[in-house]
Amino acid sequence: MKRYHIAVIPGDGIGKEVVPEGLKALKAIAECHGGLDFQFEEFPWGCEYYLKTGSMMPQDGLDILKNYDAILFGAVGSPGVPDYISLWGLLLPIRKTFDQYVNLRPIQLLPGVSGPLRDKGPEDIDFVVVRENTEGEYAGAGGRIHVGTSYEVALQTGVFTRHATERIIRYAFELARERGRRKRLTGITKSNAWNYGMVFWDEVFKEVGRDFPDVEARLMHVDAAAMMFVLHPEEFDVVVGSNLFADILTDLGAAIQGSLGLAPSANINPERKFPSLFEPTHGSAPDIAGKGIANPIGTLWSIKMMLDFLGEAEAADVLMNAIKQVLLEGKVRTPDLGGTSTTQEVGGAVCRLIKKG
Ligand code: GGG
Repeated sequence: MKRYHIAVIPGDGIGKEVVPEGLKALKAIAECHGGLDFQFEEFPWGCEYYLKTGSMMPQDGLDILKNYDAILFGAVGSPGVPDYISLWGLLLPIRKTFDQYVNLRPIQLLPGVSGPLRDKGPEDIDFVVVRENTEGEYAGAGGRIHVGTSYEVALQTGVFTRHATERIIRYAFELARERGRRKRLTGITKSNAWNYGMVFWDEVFKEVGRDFPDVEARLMHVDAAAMMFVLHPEEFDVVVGSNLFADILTDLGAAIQGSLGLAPSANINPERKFPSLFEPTHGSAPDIAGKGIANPIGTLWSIKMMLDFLGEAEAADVLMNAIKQVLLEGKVRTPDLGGTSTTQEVGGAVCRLIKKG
């Protein structure tokens, strides 16, 4: 029997509603598989914890997490706590301390889902965004002086090191080679305006590209990429971008795949020195939190990525097939996809298909 220890952080808002559906799916997989077991330990960290204790997680939170095989995360953010406090107090320390330098965000329009783009079907929208996840515009380098005066100054700098830039671009080239759909890598830049950091990014992209003559590589300004995601998504296969650019583009990507509620993401430490973290791309969605109507598929799909990363490809396929079947049948859907079903009903439908499969 193979046993995985999973740390579970539902976090805030709809994170608390979608994560239980993910746990139900993992339990269903374990039941059917027979040789696989998951042990969960849940941590009540997030904005409520902050309001009680003054920090988003305990001081030894990272020490506790480092011993798990993987982390399942819901969402962070609540109207009662400034977003920069909640994000910098919980999710970013995990990503950075555990060197989860690859944030993988697949953008795929699944059969049965009608996306907003007229004339674009599942064969046109199928690519992966590789987001640099440890530095860049999220480095936190900056400061404010003369606070509260009329001559106040705020400065924030993007940090692009050769080490981190090279490794993320290399990872993306390797993925483009492996995926083999088009063997095309698009590097997202803005080197016309960002004449130091992004010029450096472009140089590294070209240097690393020399090791991958079989991969078609091109650089595209982030503004042009935003337009191309909408007009010609079929042009993309693997996309690599800095922390902020890729974060922004993947919300657009989630929109063209039909709903932000469907979008998965994996924060990976490829060397497996630390646990990786799997979370839906969406945030805590205070506008619908507590209504029981959040789409759990982004979480379920993220768990599929977790299973793949743990080397459980068969279980990952069973889960993904169940997700696809539910979407294809179209009977059980949350309101973001035009349905009237609840979070639990969608999670239940996926579990029934796992058990059938
Ligand atoms: N489940 C992801 C989540 O809670 N995201 C909140 C957020 O604002 N994340 C910012 C980021 O990923 O950079």
